[in-house]
Parts: sequence; structure tokens; C-alpha cells
Amino acid sequence: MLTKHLAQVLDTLNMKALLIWAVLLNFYKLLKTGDCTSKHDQVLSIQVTTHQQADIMRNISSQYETVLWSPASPEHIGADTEVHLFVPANNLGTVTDLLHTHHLTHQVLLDNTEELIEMQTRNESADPRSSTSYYERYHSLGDIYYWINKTAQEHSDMVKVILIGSSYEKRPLYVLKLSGRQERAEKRAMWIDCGIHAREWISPAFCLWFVQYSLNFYNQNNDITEMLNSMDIYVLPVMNPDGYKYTWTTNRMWRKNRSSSKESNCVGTDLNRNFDANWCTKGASNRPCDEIYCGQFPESEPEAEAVANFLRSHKNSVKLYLSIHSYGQMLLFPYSCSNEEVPNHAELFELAQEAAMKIRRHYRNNYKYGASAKTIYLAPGGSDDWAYNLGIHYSFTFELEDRGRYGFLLPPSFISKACNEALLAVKSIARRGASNRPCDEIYCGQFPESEPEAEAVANFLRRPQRLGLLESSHEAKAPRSSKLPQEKHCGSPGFSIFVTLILAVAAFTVSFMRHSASAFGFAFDAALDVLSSIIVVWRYSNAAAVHSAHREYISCAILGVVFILSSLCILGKAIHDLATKLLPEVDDFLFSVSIVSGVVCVILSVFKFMLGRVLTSRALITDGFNSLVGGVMGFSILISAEVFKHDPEVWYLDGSIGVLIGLIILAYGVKLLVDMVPRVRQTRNYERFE
Ligand code: 9B3
Ligand code: ZN
Ligand code: ZN
Repeated sequence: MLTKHLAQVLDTLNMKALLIWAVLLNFYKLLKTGDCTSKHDQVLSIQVTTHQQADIMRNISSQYETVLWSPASPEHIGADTEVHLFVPANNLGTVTDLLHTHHLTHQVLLDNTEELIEMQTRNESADPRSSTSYYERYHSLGDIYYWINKTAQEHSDMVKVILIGSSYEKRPLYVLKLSGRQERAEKRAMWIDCGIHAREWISPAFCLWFVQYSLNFYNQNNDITEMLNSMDIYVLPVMNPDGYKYTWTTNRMWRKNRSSSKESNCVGTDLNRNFDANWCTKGASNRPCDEIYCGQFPESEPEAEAVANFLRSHKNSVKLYLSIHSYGQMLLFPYSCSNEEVPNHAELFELAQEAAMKIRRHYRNNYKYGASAKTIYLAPGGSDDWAYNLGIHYSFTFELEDRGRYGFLLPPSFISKACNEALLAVKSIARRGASNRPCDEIYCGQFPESEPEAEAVANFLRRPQRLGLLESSHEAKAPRSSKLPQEKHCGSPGFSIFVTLILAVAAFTVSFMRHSASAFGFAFDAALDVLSSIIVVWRYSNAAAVHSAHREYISCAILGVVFILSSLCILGKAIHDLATKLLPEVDDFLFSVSIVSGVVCVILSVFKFMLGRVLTSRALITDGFNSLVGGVMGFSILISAEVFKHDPEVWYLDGSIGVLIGLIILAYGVKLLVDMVPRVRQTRNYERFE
């Protein structure tokens, strides 16, 4: 006995020692990474204030083996520039010493970029518990080609694949053409390209996100449906496949394409300096080793040439050009290549402003906007300027998230937010840009959130991107997650579940005490309500799930089954009561219970209907219907008891209402199943592609 105790005490002591040891070890690590002798590659943020410092910074970034993240080229470094510089571990000491001697203050933006990179390339699909969808991960070039094929096959009615050319290393350049099922004469078109710059991984991720969202929500969501019915959308997911591949295999920081020539040992041309818009003037470089090398002549690069050829041959239909880049959070429009204002500057400014405002309102995120030359830097040869001069007078370049916190190494957990906010901007610009007049018959999508009250409710629901039920394991894996903006957990679905649960218990008690068919039906329905609320919480459990048509359909199908089951119970009980000629007993207690539950259920149902309408979610509307039925049942008890009091002949009202409601629920459940089962089958491959 004593020895056992002793052993226990010793064990605890051991544990304590171990704990202290571990704490000390971590402390040591912390101290070590705090100074500049990190063994890891880092990204530094350096504040340049004087012209002298700018000179020094330009020298450092060009003479040492570093990669300039921001600005794109040393020549854009001036006094008052915040420079983001990637420094490999072996150069870190030298570079930071230089910074110190020249009184350049710096901050470590990212330590251990290797780990971040590893996190981005990890194939999570192997983990079945992973709750992230295909679209919340980054994908290799091979995966993306596979996805293009698969998407076109599964949506052959809406998607066509067009081969517009090939890259320098002879990889195909595929464009997805999305069109609604409505034929309209003289259709306008929108062009979106992603992945001009290899290291900007969020850009191709956005193109994939955009395509899946459009296909899933066609005929589900008014603005997407209108957008696709009124115009064809050409999506080039990866404009620079060679460079993109290179960032996966060799150098994550690569920007240009992979072309080479005999004149130089350096590889790559900046595709966004290779277009014929003041080509290779100030803001581009004619040195092949530079990051903003403009190439040998305009459209010398096969990737730029292919895009230019395609747009030239479609310039009558394409009214809107969008090019997706990162990072910096900006909505830019021409010109980049000159300080001149374009003729419709005011209109483009307004469009960008409105889009930025929506992002701020919906996602609490700030995007800068304006003409490129004044907003970032003077840069000639860009695709947006060229497209503008071709006659596409709605031409934009988006710089997606973030503003430098992770830069090009934006963790996968940020993909959904970055894409959703950009999608909002695309929808906003497309709605007005597609027609010259603010609102004409060709396209004036009636946006579901035009009513401010509805929008406020939607924001409320959208804000907590993870409601907690499916809290994903990968969030824990993400480093520095403590510094991520914390999303508040939303108590409202939980509250709804709690309230209905109490009502259900109360109603069950009442129904057995008072032998009321309606009370029994109500009780069952309240229980059902709890279940359906849980299903709806699951449906919206994370940002990607919000856009998952598959989840929507599964939720509805499960609700259908639940509806059928409960309708059978309600019918059974009601018919039994009618057959045995059960008389409703009446007293104050019964009255108050029915009033309270009826009112609560009706309020809940109104709330759910409103949300469901705003989010165009059938699952939510169904859930609202469910609550409404609960409310009706509550009042039914009240009414039938009241009627019975005045006219004892009418004893069957409660039972009859029970039968009626049972039949309605049954019909609704069957309809849900009939509608949803084929759709669940259709969409089941969406989220697990590989
Ligand atoms: C550059 C140009 Cl040339 C343009 N027309 N629009 C935007 C930019 C900025 C991007 C670039 O290519 O440097 C930022 Se990644
Ligand atoms: Zn870019
Ligand atoms: Zn909205």
C-alpha cells in the first residue's frame, strides 16, 4: 500500500520535472527565434524612409540572393516604401547586419517559411477526417488539369473546354467557357485569367472557386443565374503553367514564365509586362534576369500571345476583362502604363469603389482601389491596359489577400475568405459592367440582398465562418493561428435548438397528460425541429460548406426522411385519438403552454424563412416550414379546446388537424426526397475530387 503511494508521488514529481523542462525548452526556442540567427528562411518587412536607404535597399535586393516580394521590382523602391523581402537562411546574417549598419528598421514578417510551404503543398485529401473541401486547398498543375477535365465532363451542358494555345514548355492553355442554359442572341462575355504570376497561388485557387461556385449556384442563386444567362464567362485557370509547375517543384518564389533565349542565362519573362501597352517603357526591364523583364518584343511569350489572340478574336463579345493577382488587396483598373486617366475613369472608379465597399461591409476587409499607376506603381505591358486599348472598357486587375502578413504564402485556411470576397467584387462589377446602362433588360440581376434588413441578417449568419460543430482539425495545425482574426462563435442556432428542445419536452408531457393528438404532433415536430436545426448548423458549419451545393442537397434529403417519419407518427396518433373518440381536456395550464409554444415557433419560423430567402437555401426554408408547422400545432390545441368548450359536439377538431398536418408533412417530405436524391447523386463528387 505504502509503496504504491510512494510510487504515485514519485510519478507526479517526475511529471512536474518534465513539465518544467519542457517549458524551459520552449522558452529557449522562443529566445532563439527572437534574434536574427534563425536557421530558417524568413520574410522581412523593412521600412525605408530616406532616398539613401532606398538606394541601399535596391542594392541589397539585387546583389544578395533574396527575393523581393513587394514591390515587384527594386526600381519601385523609393523613400517611404514598405519593402517585403524573402531572405534564405544562409544569407540572413549578412542581410540583417547590412540593415542594422544602415539604420533600416526591420521586422520579421514570416519565420520558417519552409513550414508554411510544406503546409500549402500537403495533400490533405488522404485524410478522411479533413473537413476542408477541394477548393480550400492549393493544387498542383496536374491536379488542376484533371479538375478542368472532370468539371467539363460533369457539366457538359454548361462548360466547354477551349484550347487557346500552349506554354513555352508546350503545356496546354485551357479556357473553360461557362454559359447558362438560356440562349440569348448577341451574348456578351466576361474574361477572367488567373495565375499570370507563378507564385501567386491564391489566384488559380480563385479561378477554381469561381467556376465551382458558378456551376453549383446556377439556378439556385439569382445573381449567379442572371450573370450566366446574360453572358458567357471565359476562365483561364492558369495562364502561366510552366511557372506554376516550377513553384511546386523547385522554387516557390518564382514569378515569371520559364522561357529562355541564347542571349542570356537567365530564365523567364514577366507575362504582365509582355503585352503591347507602352511595352517595355519605364516600370519594366529589358534585362532578362530581372523580375519584371518585358521579353524580346510584345507578345514574344506564347502564353501572352495565346491570350491576346483569343481576346482579339472575341473582342466583339467580351465586355469585361479581369486579371487575378496577389497580394495587396487592391482593385485596379487602367492605366498602369501611364498616368493618364482613361475616358471612363469615373465609371471604373465607381465600380471599384462599390465592390470595395461591399467587401468592407460583408467581410470587414479593406481593399484599395484606383487606377494602377497611381495606386501601386507605373508599369507598362500589362494585360489589363492592353485589353482596355483593344476596346474592353471594363478592365480590372485584382490583387487578392493579404496585405503582407503571409504574402504569397497565404495558408490554405484563408482561401475561402479570400475567394468569397473577390467573388463578391466580381459579381458586383459584372452586374453593372455587363450593361452600359446601370440597369437594362439584358442584365439587371435582382440581388437577393437588396433589402438592408435581409442583408443584416445574412451578415450575422455569415460572420462566424465556423459554427463549431465541424471545427476542423487543420486549424490547429496552422502555425500562428493565435494571431489569426478570431471569429466569434454564433450562439443563435444553439439557442434555437435549446428552446425547441424545452418545448418538445413540455409538449410531450402535455400530450401524454392531456391526450391531445395535436400536442403529440407538436411535440414530435418540436423534436424534429431540433434535428433539423442541427442539420442546418452542419450545413453552414464552415465557409466552404456555405457554398456547397452538395451539403445543401444532403441536408434537404435528410430533412425529407425526418419529415416522413414524423408525419407517420402524427398521423398514427391522430387517427388513434379519433378512433377512440378521445375528448380534449381543457385547463389554464394547457392554454398557456399552447400559446407560448405557438408564438415561439412562429417567431423562429419567420427568422428562418428570412435567412433562407437571403441565402437562397432550401434547407433553411424547409427548417422554417418545420417551425411553422410547430406553431400551427400549438395553436391547434388552443383552438380545438376552445371550440370544444363552447360546443361539446365538436370533439374531433384536434384529431382532424393532426391528420391534416400529418398529411402535409408527409407530402412535403416525399417531395423533398424526390427532388433531392438525384441532386445528391449528381453532386457527390464535387467535394472529393481526387
Ligand atoms: C501591373 C501591371 Cl503592368 C498592370 N497593368 N496591372 C497591375 C500590375 C500589378 C501586378 C504586377 O504585374 O506587377 C502586381 Se503582381
Ligand atoms: Zn501578379
Ligand atoms: Zn451580399
